[in-house]
Amino acid sequence: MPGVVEPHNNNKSHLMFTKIIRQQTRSVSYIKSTTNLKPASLPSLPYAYDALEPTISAEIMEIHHSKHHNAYVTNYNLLLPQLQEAEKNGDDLALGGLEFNLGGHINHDIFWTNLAPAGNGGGGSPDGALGAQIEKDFGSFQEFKDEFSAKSVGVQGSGWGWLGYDKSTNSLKVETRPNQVPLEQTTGLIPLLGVDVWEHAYYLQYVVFQ
Ligand code: MN3
Repeated sequence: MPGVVEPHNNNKSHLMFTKIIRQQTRSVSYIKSTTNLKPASLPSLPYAYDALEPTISAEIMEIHHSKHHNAYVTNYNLLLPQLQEAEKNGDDLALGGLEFNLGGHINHDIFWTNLAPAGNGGGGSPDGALGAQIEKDFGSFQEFKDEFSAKSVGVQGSGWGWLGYDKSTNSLKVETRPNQVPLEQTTGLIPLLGVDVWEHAYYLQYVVFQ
């Protein structure tokens, strides 16, 4: 664990220590280059803001989409040309803001399409290939729900719970990611279902006692 190594009090090992930290910081980024990144746009929802009531109120849906998701898109579009210019000039790239806002956009883009009104694509349990795969990998739909809920609730602070498809093993997995770290770009899992565990997704309607 390089993170717990104390640098010795001489220049050579101090330089090595600094180099290890720099390499680690760089390898954490899922954005390898800004060159081919394109500006983002806020997608329209495939249903009305009030379509998910009473489970999710129209007020939450409108704020979540038109304020929160819109802010990720706006900030990403502001940062992108600045960082592309910096990369072209060979400057050091501070990618934290770009990663965060691009991740927020990617995650919410998937999230809206995961939701549907009850009786109109939503509600019930999945059948077909997905239903069969869930039974194979989790035992039953209920056992999947239990594992998904337990792991998502266990996210410390803000983050996401995901059902992902692992191509290499042809199986489904439950995974969590902190903050706005996107699933596929950091684990290789194909995101099938994501639950936003940020307070802004539910706090107006569901008060949480902690
Ligand atoms: Mn959100």
